[in-house]
Amino acid sequence: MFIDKVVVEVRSGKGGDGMIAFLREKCMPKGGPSGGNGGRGASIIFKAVRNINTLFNFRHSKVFIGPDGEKGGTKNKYGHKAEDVIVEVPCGTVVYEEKNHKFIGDLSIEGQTLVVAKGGRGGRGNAAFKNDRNKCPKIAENGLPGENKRLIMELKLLADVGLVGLPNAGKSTLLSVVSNANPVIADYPFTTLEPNLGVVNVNKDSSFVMADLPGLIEGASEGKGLGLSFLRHLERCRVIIHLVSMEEESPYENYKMIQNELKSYGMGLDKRPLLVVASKMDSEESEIKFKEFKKHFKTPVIALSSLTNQGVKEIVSKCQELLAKTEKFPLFTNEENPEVKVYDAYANEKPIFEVVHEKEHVFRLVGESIERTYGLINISTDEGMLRLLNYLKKIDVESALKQKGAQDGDSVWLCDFEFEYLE
Ligand SMILES: Nc1nc2c(ncn2[C@@H]2O[C@H](COP(=O)(O)OP(=O)(O)OP(=O)(O)O)[C@@H](O)[C@H]2O)c(=O)[nH]1
Ligand SMILES: [Mg+2]
Repeated sequence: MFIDKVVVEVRSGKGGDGMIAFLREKCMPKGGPSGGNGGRGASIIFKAVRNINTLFNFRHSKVFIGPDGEKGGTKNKYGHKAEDVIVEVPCGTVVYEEKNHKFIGDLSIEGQTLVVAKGGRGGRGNAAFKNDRNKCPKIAENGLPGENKRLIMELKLLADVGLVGLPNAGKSTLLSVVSNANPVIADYPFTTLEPNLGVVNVNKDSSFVMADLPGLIEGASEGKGLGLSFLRHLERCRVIIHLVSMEEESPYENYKMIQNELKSYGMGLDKRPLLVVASKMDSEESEIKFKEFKKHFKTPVIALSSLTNQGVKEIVSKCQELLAKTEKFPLFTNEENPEVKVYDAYANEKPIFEVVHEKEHVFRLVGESIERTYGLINISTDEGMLRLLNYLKKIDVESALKQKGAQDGDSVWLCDFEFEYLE
């Protein structure tokens, strides 16, 4: 079965806890705090690869769990960072969060990676809290928890050209003639139940991918027949071939009905470069019907017979020509994802703090409010130190530092207090 939508769960690892330890060596009886930082927990990372074409495997392995980071050690030993979990996904996978359908990312290029659950940061050991006023802190941070999310993965086939038409129009037959694909072909409607992909080699340097979709019927855009789920695959096809059988009673009526479905579906499907093809040109009275049919079009309509090969080369070269001048379509248009403006009633108030990038690897937190609060806290005690840390967490100093470009291990100063930034 062809699967193009699955739900998986991802759990990144917790960061390792920081260590509380003191150096006690023969020659250094009071060596000071030496508890190391914990290591980061594993992130779950999706990576786009070419050799997987479906989401089939994700039906069986639905949960991806990242290991936790190692605890910090004594003698200033850092805990090991857990190895990230890399999950290979097919090119073209789009990822959403299940609970609010928030778009997380789009993996369309081979090798592209997307962090879908970030590993928790390791906690700082007590060595990180040593300062002039508190030379022997007995506190350490716990590692931060990892993330736990349920994700929707969707695969839209990355075909360049999509074949649409009524059932039995000869779509699968055309795909089998121009490409390496072997779709099922039969003399009854709805033979094709899932999209088939084929590679069409134009010459030794160029090729494109063609998708044969299940036949559409009236109301497909509202979910009738097999239409709706497969119309989604057309969203990324840059060129559409509309096959209209000359064997049928009223070809032009059929054509209009299908075009109407494409329009009702939206996503600009009715505005894509379109190649109209009259199929089964070897059947009885096809010539008469073709003459009547093509009168309705200003642009040329290609006459095709997959049995005699009439028009096959012309279709391939016309596709190539249209593809060359058609951009790839963005997944979202700007209107669909408007930037949300937030009007903040407190915008004019002075910020609690600002981050100043003093020099390479050194940052300073400045601001009346943060400096006043710092002055009120007695950091010579462990309790005071904990209060300060909780306060810095609450006002989200870490995000501000990250935004300013702070990197793992950089020094951060607040008045005369120094601490290490951990990503
Ligand atoms: N005479 C003639 N018959 C054709 C031609 N192309 C396809 N057929 C026949 O038409 C029937 C339907 O062909 P398919 O290729 O399965 O049609 P389809 O559009 O894929 O149909 P669905 O998958 O049901 O939507 C089969 O019996 C084919 O042999 C053609 O060019 N000439
Ligand atoms: Mg078919």
